[in-house]
Amino acid sequence: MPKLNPPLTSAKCIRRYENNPILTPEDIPYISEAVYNAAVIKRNGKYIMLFRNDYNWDWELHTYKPGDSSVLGIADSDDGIHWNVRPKPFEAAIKLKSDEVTRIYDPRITEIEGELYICFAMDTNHGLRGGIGRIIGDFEDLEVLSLSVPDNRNMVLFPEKINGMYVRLERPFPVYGRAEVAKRMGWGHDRFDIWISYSPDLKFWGESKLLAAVEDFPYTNDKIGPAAPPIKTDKGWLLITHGVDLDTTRGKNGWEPKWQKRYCAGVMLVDLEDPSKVLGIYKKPLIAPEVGREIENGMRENVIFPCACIKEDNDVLKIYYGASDTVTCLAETTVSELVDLCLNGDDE
Ligand code: BMA
Repeated sequence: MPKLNPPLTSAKCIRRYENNPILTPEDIPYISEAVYNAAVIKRNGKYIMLFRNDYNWDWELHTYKPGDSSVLGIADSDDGIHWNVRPKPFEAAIKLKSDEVTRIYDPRITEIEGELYICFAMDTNHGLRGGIGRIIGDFEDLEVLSLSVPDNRNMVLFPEKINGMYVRLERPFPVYGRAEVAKRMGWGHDRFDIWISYSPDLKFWGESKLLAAVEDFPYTNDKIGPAAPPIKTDKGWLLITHGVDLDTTRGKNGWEPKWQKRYCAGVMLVDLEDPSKVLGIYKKPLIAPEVGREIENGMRENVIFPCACIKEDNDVLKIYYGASDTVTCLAETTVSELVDLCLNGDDE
């Protein structure tokens, strides 16, 4: 498998689980061709995963066939590594679909004051929307609290209110405004950045500010986005991100006839009291696609797309990521090593 240029490698503190992937389509008791971009939450010592399950792919046209092609699946685990997939997908999310709403995907889950909230992306015939909902019972229902105007997705919620307000990170798609600047400056295509917004009630969102831009992450030239819900540390909020570099000379990549992007995970730290204040950004990828299903035998290839991380009691951080939009993988590191990367970089 040829490596992409420029070569990008993962930070030394990243330890991939030796038996990756931890979830594949073969584990799913209903129709499945790809399981990825999963939310994970730990409650009362048990782990719950909500994962994107795709099917109905047209291998000749390299797009989804008309009709339904995606649901969110639910799985349970005692150790965060081995999963039992529930017999049925998350039905409340299926009920949100209609002639207008075609897909609910890429979930993130945050626990706030004992309630579980899910952020999700919603494809509609009139644009991509970011949604927030409250999970009722044991995934028995979903109360939708807010839906953004298009185009916006990759929302994540902070696990507590800050100065009395709920806080979310998000990634709008300023196709006109930002692309024009990119063209003028001779940059890459999209230039989509991470924004932060506040809400008194999870319904009404405002006070939006730019948090970090593509140019703050030197290994990206296209777009960045929030990945997993923030982790609180004594030095600040640790944010896992994703970042894309695009090279228009790249050709076939995975099952896609032409796939010019590479997705890496990144990491940054923001202030505890004022999360719109950036304290540090690690200037190199945290996880770059390097091995196994990350770089081969995927729907796409060279994609690391985290949507969850769990801080264990011993400072260990489990990072869950979609590999090449096909399977779900796990890597571990420690929170203190990541804080150090954000504040001091590494010495190479
Ligand atoms: C993004 C989203 C993700 C996907 C990623 C890589 O734009 O569509 O769902 O994992 O691209 O293909």
